[in-house]
Amino acid sequence: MKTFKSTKLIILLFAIVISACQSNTQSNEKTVTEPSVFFKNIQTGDVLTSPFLVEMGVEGMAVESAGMKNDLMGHHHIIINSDFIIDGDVVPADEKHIHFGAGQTDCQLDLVAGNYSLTLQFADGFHQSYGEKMSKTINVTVR
Ligand SMILES: [Cu+2]
Repeated sequence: MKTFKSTKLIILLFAIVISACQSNTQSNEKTVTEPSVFFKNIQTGDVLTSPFLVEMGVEGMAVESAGMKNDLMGHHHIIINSDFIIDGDVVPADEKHIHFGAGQTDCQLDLVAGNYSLTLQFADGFHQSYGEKMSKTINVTVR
């Protein structure tokens, strides 16, 4: 009876140690993962026919409508043939900078034939950029 009890205790201790290790590993992985944005369905080198679908992805932050400034939240922008926006600067609103302030995660782009750089830029509810780290640039051809 005594042996049975101690065996049970050892198994229990093992289980605690294993679960402690697992939760440690998981929380470490979470802190290491840097937030990022990415194009889900197109990549550099793609040859596209207008109009074409662009799917916008984000990791480590969440999409919300513009209007309020919340940590780790914001909305997508597509910048055509221009650079990412420096951290903290407001993303301009013009024909080169498209805002998705309603929280959209995809769009149809209708571009005349040519070579383009497309930059995905994440910014907060006041359209203030999260900087280069939250941008992704690809080069595509439209024909
Ligand atoms: Cu915006």
